[in-house]
Amino acid sequence: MQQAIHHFQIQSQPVFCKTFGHGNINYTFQISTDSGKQYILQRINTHVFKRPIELMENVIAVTQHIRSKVSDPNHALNFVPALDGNYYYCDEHRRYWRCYEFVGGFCLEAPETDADFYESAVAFGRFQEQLSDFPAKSLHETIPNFHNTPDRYRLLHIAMDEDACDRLQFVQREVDFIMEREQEAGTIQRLLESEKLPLRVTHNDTKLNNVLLDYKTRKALCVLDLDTVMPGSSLFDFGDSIRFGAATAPEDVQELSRMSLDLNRFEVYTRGYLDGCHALTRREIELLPLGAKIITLELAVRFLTDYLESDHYFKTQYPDHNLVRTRAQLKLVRDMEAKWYQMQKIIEKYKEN
Ligand code: GN1
Ligand code: MG
Repeated sequence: MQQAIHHFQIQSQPVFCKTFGHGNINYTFQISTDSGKQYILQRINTHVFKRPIELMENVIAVTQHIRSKVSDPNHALNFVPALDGNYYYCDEHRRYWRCYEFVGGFCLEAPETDADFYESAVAFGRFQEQLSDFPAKSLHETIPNFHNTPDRYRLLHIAMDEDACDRLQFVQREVDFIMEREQEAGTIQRLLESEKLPLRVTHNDTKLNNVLLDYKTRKALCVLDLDTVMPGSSLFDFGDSIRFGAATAPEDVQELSRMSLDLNRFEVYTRGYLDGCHALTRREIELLPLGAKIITLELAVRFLTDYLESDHYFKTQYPDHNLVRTRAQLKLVRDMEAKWYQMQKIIEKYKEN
């Protein structure tokens, strides 16, 4: 990694490096230099992102589009070109690196206050709005079928049939719960296909920890982790934020009694997202709770698939980590179902604004 940073056009000498954030996919480092300027250096996980050059084309196009719309330069990422002028560097092991200026700030793993969560909601809402005139067709699909829920079910069925590491025997209850909801889980994909929901340019990984907050003001600076920006549904962007930030426990909590949906946080996020984005149709707004439920179920399907396939996709810290994550997501789905009526009521309140 120390080698990689020297292949980018930075003006000062790197003096210190530490890991940054808690991503499950890429490897991220914060670099300090002798001029005081800081950078983020990232190694792209090419097991997950098989076409890193196309991915960087997307990321650069999207950040330039956002840059053209913001008055404060710190409100858009600023990627640093490599010595050869490309926005990536490929090392001798064919590992791909990228680098952007780090203007300071921090990411949260859970909101500490309602205001933090509101800020992240406005940031993702604005992101949606800023990209509403971006030519969606010009984007590469960095992970085909990323939030195609029926396809995620299909892959789970295959993993169950293969049962590569004999783990199916441990997960019958989880499988039953997931399969009982298979029909409903495909709703958003079907509505997209029949054009009853608009296809938008979406972030697709709207966890709170993908928002950079200002140290002093705690206002959102910008949205990070643009690898999965692709055509998609606003319902999933909204929903993934709820899944992660309006949950009362981390996504891999072991003690399931700690996991539930915080309705107050659900409301705070709804308010912020709709304050940041005025482009949603009435149907999209009405279906926001469904976005939260389906994305949570979909991630449970993905964690369980990875568990059955011996954990080759998500980084894991211990052998059953993906199973623990699955169970935590399913507990959250169950709690959303219990609170369905209240979720609808909250949406009603903001629908007309
Ligand atoms: C991954 O790397 P990270 O933590 O930003 C994953 C998301 C999941 C998330 C679950 C490309 O995101 O889809 O929702 O983990 N990203 C990819 O924490 O698969
Ligand atoms: Mg991330």
